[in-house]
Amino acid sequence: MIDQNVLSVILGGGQGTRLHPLTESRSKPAVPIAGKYRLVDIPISNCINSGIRRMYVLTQFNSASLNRHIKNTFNFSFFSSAFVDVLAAEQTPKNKTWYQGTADAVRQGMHHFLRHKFDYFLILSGDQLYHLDYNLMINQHIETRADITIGTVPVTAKDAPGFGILKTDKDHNITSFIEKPKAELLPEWTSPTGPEMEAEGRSHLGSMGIYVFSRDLLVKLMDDPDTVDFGKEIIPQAIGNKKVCSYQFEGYWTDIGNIDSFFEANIGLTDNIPKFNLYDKENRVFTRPRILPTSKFEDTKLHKTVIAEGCIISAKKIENSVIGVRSRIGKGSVVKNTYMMGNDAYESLEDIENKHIEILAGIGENCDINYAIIDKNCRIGDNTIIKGGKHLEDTETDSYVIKDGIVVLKKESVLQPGTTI
Ligand code: ADQ
Ligand code: ADP
Repeated sequence: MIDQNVLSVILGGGQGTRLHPLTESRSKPAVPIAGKYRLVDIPISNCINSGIRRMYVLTQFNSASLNRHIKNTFNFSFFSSAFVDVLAAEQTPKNKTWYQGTADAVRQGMHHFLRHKFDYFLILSGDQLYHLDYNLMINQHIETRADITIGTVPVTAKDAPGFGILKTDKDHNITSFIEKPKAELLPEWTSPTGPEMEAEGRSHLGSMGIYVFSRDLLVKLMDDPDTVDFGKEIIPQAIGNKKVCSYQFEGYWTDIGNIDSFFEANIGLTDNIPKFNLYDKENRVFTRPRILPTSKFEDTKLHKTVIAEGCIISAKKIENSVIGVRSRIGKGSVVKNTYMMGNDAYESLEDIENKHIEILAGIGENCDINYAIIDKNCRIGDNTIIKGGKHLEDTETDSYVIKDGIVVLKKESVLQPGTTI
């Protein structure tokens, strides 16, 4: 029933500057997370688990790896109406620019969306980690006869300036909204979020950037070409004029829009009981099946570590780390607090000899790596030391970026043996 009524639009990223350098050569939805998935797998899997099967992903770059990933992963039955289509910002005689913002991205895709039969738009953000059954939100939208329903989450005063903050009446109607308020305004913007949330200091209601719109209303709102963003124009302008409701979500939800939160979300998967549960039969996260062999270890001590398939590991120790597909780590190396994305391919002994490869893909021998994100296909020579941490200042070189104390090696970068960062 829901599937017939809903079209999902996943906002797949602005220019991705906050995730630089991970978005240097790929679009944001294609950024690898949790050792084997891509960012876009999260909202797509939530849709699939909610029975919503028609999705558009809006992105700024027409990235080959995103298209390949979607094509190879989400190919539905020949007899199904399900699809996941990527729409990259297109230059047309009318539109000569990139998507100017989230609402502009939806406006530019509207002629594609309206070919389908549906009653509700489900607008999702492409860079968040959470499980949510969207039926709960859509059913509330229908029952309350709302024009717009916004997914909301109780947040602390410390986090509130990063969100759209809203106030509701007792019937979940949103009575006022402010996009990313300054800290000094916050005391006026608390909401009754319930005793449990208030006990945790989460007394502000933040927008998750997830919206249900009745189809005709969104089409009408798009008529005004000056509205660029949902958070800055569409939502504030609708409050008071339309029935805008809050759907309050209290499960684990995190925005992974910058390097710090991206790092935390990945390393958080190594917790004893991770807040984001990947081991849940009802809420599976779908990704491309690569048919890789099992991972292989030699003399490695592992502590709170998540390791994907196809790795070859002889490290001495790996701690609080997420190790991605086809990773290779040499003897004597110690890796802590690190997210290593892995490799796209194996190097055979023949390749190594014929191509005179001196520094193999992966981490070499006797390296010491702490507080790092290692993008795909990096080559780290023997005896390399990376000591990330808050003592480091933000900086950028050809092969790495340091942001918030985290050393981010750029995709395919090569560190000569003995490098120290
Ligand atoms: P932000 O996350 O800061 O706030 P924004 O940068 O507009 O808002 O991003 C929302 C989503 O749209 C993200 O997935 C982003 O990657 C994507 N996006 C951004 N610009 C885009 C563009 N030009 N084309 C396509 N996609 C684009 C929003 C709301 C807040 C709310 C937070 C919750 O505005 O009110 O609190 O989300 O995270
Ligand atoms: P993954 O999803 O496993 O990260 P991608 O599909 O993004 O892999 O592949 C990334 C790049 O690696 C592509 O250019 C792809 O052609 C290449 N690649 C993947 N597997 C191999 C392989 N076995 N040999 C050579 N290149 C490969």
